Amino acid sequence: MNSRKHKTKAAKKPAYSKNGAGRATPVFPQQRSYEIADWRLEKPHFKVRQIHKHGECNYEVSGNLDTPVPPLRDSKYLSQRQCIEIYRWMLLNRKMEQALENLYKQGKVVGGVYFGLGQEACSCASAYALGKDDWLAPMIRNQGSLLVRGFAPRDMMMQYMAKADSPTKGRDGTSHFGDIETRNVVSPISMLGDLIPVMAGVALGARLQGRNIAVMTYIGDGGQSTGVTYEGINFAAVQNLGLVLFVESNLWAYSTPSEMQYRVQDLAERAIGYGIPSVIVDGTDACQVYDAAHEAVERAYRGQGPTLIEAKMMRMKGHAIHDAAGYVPKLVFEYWHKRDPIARFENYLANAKKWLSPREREKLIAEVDSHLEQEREIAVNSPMPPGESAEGGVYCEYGCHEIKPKYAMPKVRTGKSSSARAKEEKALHFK
Ligand SMILES: Cc1ncc(C[n+]2csc(CCOP(=O)(O)OP(=O)(O)O)c2C)c(N)n1
Ligand SMILES: [Mg+2]
Repeated sequence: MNSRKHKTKAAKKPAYSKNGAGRATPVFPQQRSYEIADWRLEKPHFKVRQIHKHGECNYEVSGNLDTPVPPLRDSKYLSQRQCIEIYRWMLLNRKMEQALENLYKQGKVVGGVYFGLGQEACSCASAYALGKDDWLAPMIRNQGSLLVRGFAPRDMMMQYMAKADSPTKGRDGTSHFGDIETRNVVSPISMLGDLIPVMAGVALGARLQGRNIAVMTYIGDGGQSTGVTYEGINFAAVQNLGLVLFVESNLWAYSTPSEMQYRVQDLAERAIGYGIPSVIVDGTDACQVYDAAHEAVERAYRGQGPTLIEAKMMRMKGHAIHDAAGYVPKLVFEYWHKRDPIARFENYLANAKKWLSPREREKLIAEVDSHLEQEREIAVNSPMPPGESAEGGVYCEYGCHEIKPKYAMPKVRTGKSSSARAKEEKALHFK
């Protein structure tokens, strides 16, 4: 994770260094510099630029897109069994989205469909690092995280088809559902960034109940520009709350390339401003994603506060099914296609580690296919909700939800001296 270096060298005459924005700044004896941990085994060397021609706005890519695909980085923590389990989740994630695309094309989906194509390693390996008592708040591209957390493919399928048996009983056509009873999943919030303070609040609630837990959520390279992102991370930072924030750096925010979204070199640099650690990982490498998430979760348990993980990858489809992503230069898709997270993981398991024989792989794929087919059948055959049910479940009626503490009775601080309170807090933060 990133480390601070305090520069103490005395500058005889004003020397100058370039900061991120390319401006010259004087080097003073007390000047500090910061380092960002970067676990990737390659760094792409290309840039996207906006061009205007004949009254049209397009994007052009320049740089080297022919570099060889690097190997995966061995995990410090994952066993063979766990790697294969994550690979299975990633396959299920991809194949479920293919099934959703087909359902959409058959006219069975009521709204749009959002995909996490190319981001399966980020969704699945991150959620895999959470413990049972931790909390997850996915965004639209994290259907893989929902699978890992215990939702079935039929839940996602029925939700998109607005069926009566869907998690929201047909009241929402996309992914706005969660489960605060058993799976500890907070529903996505469409206003980008708003999940961050909500999850900081969940961690604070757990702490008041005597528990340091990890709360994981995601924000895109576009969404991280919002003010509420700053407010949420800053609050988690000053309160030492166990927020594990994945910045899904997938190069596009709708049709805006990341070059036009921010001026820092890497979004992990934002962590310096919050005073929290960060790390850059290759978001198409499940081992790197898992290791970073695992370490961040462990920090959360120790009460050491939030971690920002920037996962670099590519959104391999448009924003949603209605968007053909014609604005993305083809070479960029080709570059990332060679870095497909599932193909790379497969190659790692089968060839680099020899952990998965061709026969075992075939068997695993056949199991995923038949499981999905059964789930699809159930989802398609689920009825549509009766019209008259529309007015139910909109507002809470008094007493319809019992809100009770999840872990223990919250500790109420009354009548204690400030030193006793400080001792109590220290014990909670750093146990
Ligand atoms: C506060 C806010 N502003 C704008 C939008 C509309 N919007 C929805 S998704 C999106 C693009 C998000 O891009 P990014 O955060 O990079 O996520 P990605 O789609 O790449 O995963 C926008 C602008 C929104 N939902 N919330
Ligand atoms: Mg994006």
